[in-house]
Amino acid sequence: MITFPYTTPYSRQRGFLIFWAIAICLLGSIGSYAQTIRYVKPNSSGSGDGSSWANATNDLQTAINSLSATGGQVWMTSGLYKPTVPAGFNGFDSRFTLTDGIAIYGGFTGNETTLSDRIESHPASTTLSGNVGDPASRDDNSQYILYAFNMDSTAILDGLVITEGNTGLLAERTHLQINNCTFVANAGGILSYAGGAGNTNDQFANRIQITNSAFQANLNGISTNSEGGHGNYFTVINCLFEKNINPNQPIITSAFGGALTVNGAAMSLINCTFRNNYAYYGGVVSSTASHTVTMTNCILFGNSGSAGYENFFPDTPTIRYSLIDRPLPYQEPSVIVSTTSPFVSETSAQLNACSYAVDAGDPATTQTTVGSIDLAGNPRFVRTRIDLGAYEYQGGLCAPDIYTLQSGRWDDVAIWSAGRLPTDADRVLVKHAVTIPQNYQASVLKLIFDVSARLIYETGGRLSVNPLRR
Ligand SMILES: [Ca+2]
Ligand SMILES: [Ca+2]
Repeated sequence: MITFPYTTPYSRQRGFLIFWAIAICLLGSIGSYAQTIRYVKPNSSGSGDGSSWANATNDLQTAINSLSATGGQVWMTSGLYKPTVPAGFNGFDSRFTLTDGIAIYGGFTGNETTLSDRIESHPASTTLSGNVGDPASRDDNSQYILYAFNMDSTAILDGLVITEGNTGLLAERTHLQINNCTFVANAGGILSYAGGAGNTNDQFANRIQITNSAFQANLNGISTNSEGGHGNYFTVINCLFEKNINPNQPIITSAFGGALTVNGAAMSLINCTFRNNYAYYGGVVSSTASHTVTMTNCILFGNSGSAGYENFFPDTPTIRYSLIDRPLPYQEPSVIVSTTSPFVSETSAQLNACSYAVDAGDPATTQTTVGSIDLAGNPRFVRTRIDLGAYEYQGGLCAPDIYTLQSGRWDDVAIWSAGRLPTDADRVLVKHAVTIPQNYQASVLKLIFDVSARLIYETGGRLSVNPLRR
């Protein structure tokens, strides 16, 4: 059950905000004048021209249009915003149309003077709803709540909840940055159309980066399609895909998957969590045309589909440093297969202390790749090595199953707390100097080192860590 208004998670991504703030400052210093800002509240005030909080407009589209020549930023307070139904049309034709060079930020309280003044713990809900017309009917809702066409760069959506549209965002031949947004209870979250027959110019491609955002309770999270071979390029980081349920027959054109439908696209997914998605053709992903999909540091758990939770055709994806609950023929050796839930509960996709996903990410992952903040707004890196999924576990390590009582030889039961030798199902804490005997094969699930720990290998002595098959 989704409760409205849904809370936007813009607090999640301080790192990317800082990045963009720095980028904007640099742009500002290169240019000769500051960005123009338009202010939007649910109810207009003062002159209503959007020139300040005191004179805020209630019309997002008017604010966007007023910046079309100069570019700039739109700041929006919490509240519910619906597109205007054009005269002579019905709700299906209502939408907000985006423009180059304009960044739209939600989650303000209405008294901030700088972007960084947004209170990051503020329970913001700047909600763009496509439920126009009869509130009790979806039949007359917006076809697209947000429409992005032919934008070359610099457009940003940040801190918005996008809900109850037939499609949340339609992107055509456009470049776009989406941060801290929630797409919830739409038919399709994002529909990405690229190309045009015979066109090969990059102008016809979609290049979209999505960070620290959630796709929940849509029929389909993201769907890409392409004409003429020119494609969709997606980078998706620190995102949650949850309970996107696409029934037997695809309702959205070409959208067969639950979380993802990937056709004519190169999609890189980093630290994404896919949980409890369902579609007949693939709860996590369905593809019927050329694609390149790479998943790194992801969690795929509890997803289903009558034809499997993934349905890659004709190409196979790359899945590395991830946790999945059923083995896949193309998974890399760094993938953990586990049917033990990595999550805190059925209602939270945060990690539990003993999850295999904790500290299991690609060691090469850095803040440059994923930013410094996770989906909950907490530090993205705890204990140096990044976790899997959209959330970083913030607490202390899971209690070990067995730990050393004293220094000695690995095959001596007397040095171990459990009165037995460790097995490959144990989280093992080494607190002393331990010798692995000649030609001895030791196996553990996870190895934790205390500051004074030391391992000494005799000739042929070996230790295998984390067999990754639980
Ligand atoms: Ca309606
Ligand atoms: Ca970690």
